[in-house]
Amino acid sequence: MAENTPLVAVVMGSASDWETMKHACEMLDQFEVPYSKQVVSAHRTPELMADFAHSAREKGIHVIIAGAGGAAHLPGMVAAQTTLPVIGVPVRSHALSGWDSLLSIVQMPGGIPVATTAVGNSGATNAGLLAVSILSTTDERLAKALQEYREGLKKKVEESNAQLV
Ligand code: RP5
Repeated sequence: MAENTPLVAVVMGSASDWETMKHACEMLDQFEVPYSKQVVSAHRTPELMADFAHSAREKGIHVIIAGAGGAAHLPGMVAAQTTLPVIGVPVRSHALSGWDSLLSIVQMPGGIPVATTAVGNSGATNAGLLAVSILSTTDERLAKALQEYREGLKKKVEESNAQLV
């Protein structure tokens, strides 16, 4: 398979989710993981969602990151139609601040898992990192890069301590 074949697919229920989901993509960019990104709505384009989920594995995708807000069915419905790992990102909603998104995604019935992150930007960042972490089980470069990333976080804490004067 070509080196730049996407390994991760990032999907979101609406273009309005991009402000959140771009944080997942930024992580994938940082770790130089090839990915695709696309709006796929569980409610507005259910057939597209089914096609996407059914064909993801044969296209070479290893991990799916799905973000949605409100009645956030996308991650669960994608997970129902693929055996690839699905990471769900609850996007903060206007009406209920993302509680609706979180509960819609996290409360999957036994048998169809969705690895659910925190609501909002940090959840999207962690979704990107978790995808890298999954890929790192068979990719030494990514395992090393994740270790370096953690070292960087540690260094930032140490530096912040030095500023407490
Ligand atoms: C969901 O509805 C999307 O994931 C989005 O978070 C929310 C609102 O969508 P728009 O009305 O902004 O397109 O399906």
